[in-house]
Amino acid sequence: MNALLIYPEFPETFWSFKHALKFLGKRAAQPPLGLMTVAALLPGAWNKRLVDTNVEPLRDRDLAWADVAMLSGMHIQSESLLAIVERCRARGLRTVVGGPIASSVPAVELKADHVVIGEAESLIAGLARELEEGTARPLYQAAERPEMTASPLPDMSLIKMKRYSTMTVQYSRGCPFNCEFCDIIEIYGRRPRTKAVAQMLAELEQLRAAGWRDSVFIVDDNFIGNKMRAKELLRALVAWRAQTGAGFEFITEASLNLADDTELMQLMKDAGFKSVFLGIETPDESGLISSNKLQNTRRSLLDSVARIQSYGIEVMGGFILGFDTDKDDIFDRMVEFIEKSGIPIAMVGLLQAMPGTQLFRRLRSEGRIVDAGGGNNTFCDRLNFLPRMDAAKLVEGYRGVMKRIYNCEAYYERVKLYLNRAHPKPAAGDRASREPQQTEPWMTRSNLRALVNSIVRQGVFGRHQWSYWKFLAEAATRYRRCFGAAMTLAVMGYHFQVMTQKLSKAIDAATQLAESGQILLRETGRPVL
Ligand code: B12
Ligand code: SF4
Repeated sequence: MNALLIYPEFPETFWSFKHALKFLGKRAAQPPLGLMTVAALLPGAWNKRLVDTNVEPLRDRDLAWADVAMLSGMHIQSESLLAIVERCRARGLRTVVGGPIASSVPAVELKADHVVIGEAESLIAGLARELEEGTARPLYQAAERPEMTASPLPDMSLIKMKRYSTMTVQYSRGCPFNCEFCDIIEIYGRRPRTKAVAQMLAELEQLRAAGWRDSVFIVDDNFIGNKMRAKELLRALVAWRAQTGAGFEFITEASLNLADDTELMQLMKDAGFKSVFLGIETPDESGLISSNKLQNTRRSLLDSVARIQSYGIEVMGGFILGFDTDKDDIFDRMVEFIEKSGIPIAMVGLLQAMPGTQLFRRLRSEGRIVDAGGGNNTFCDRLNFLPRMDAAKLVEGYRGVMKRIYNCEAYYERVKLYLNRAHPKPAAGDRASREPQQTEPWMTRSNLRALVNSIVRQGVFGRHQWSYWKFLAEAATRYRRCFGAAMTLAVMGYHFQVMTQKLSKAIDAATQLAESGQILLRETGRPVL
């Protein structure tokens, strides 16, 4: 059998990092780990090719070669995925669709010959056999969630590594918390399942052997969902890095209670963790309580963030506007919180009721669901539910927050606040203070290229040249010890500024459509689901 694994294209969003990746000469942030895992699970005798349409075109000759097309994706990739399925069908090529999209979009709407809901590890052997025999069923759903020890070494040979800025590995799936809006716990469950430490080291060795030296994203839903297992891995990582000299920098996702465990933060620092994404959601405690985000309550969120940053770890934050509890002052409170947090990359989105979540079920029972949404809440010009606050006011308030936090000056101020906390100036007289603080050499060829591109695009042709040069001068002097981190964030800021302008235009267009009655933006429409 010839299996063609296809990853559909992402639309341009805050999370695509498209405008920053250009500086690095990369085409996408991360490779499709789901498909690389599926490839490794398929029979060894099968021939496999992988086309990630985010980094290369899908050619007719690939389709002609294939006996079966196997697609993966998130809800947000629906448009591209459906177009590819259609293209395959037109040629009579059999299609199988899996990945998170299969949990959010009804199987019949995916128009594929076969849909696989859930994780592939336990059911792929049966699917492969039935595909070979021509007896495959329209729908497969794993009876139970597999143990991660059943997950194979992802097939790296199928991707064009150099086209990505970050490689990915996965240690655990699932999260023990129970946030109302979350679809992670619906898809991957509440019991964190981890791989064995040896499996992880083998994956990292595979990357190292392939010549990878940059950042590695540990794509867990919550890396500290099982703290004991996280520490076990971290200790092994510290030893492995010391032994191999691997210069990997790690990024991951975790819950905010990371700030309560100094041993965990120290181990993450020692193991080379440079950045962690935290779901902070809202500075309003009643919003946290109503959405069952209880791990973020009864604490100072700002102190928790600062504590993590003090271990040299950048905090990226997820924020949500549109909770039932949000009052008119939420927009100012959100901006003030983000300013004080020193979180440069703040992913602020409108609440979205993802199909399959507790939130979706509640709002449907209250007659407030409008449609299934588009699977993207951070580049969002409309709502898929009827909010308590006037919908137009909410969308407008969201636009205002984005414009204020990604205003050039405000952004650089946050970067500096973060740098001061994560890379504090050593005390005067401290001998180490006269040594360069950079641990890894930053001036690599690709970083130099990014720096030159940044100077040209932001400093010469950018709209905020003065702010940029001022920041660059400070990065080269006051923040010389962490110049790399400062300039990486300057480049990321460019992406967020471009996207905020695009978001603002999209909201204008959506508002016009709403005013002409073509889409629902105010609380005047009728729920459709
Ligand atoms: C890394 C990651 C990203 C990366 C992109 C990685 C990439 N190249 O795809 C980044 C950070 C860019 C990202 C962004 C976003 N992401 Co994301 N992301 C993840 C994360 C954390 C890990 C993905 C991964 O590699 N998993 C590891 C692999 C092994 O798991 P898997 O893909 O599920 O594959 C298994 C099964 O699904 C199945 N399978 C998968 N494909 C196929 C195909 C076939 C044929 C078969 C048979 C089986 C099968 O078998 C695999 C092995 O069991 C997941 C959470 C998660 N646990 O997966 C969220 C997740 C996929 N992201 C999600 C979302 C919502 C987003 C955003 C839309 C966020 C936003 N609000 O804007 C953006 C969109 C991207 C964009 N450009 O705009 C949601 C998707 C929900 C949904 N139902 O679609 C998830 C599930 C997180 C969540 N909150 O629920 N994301
Ligand atoms: S902490 Fe994050 S992953 Fe866990 S349930 Fe809440 S939103 Fe979902």
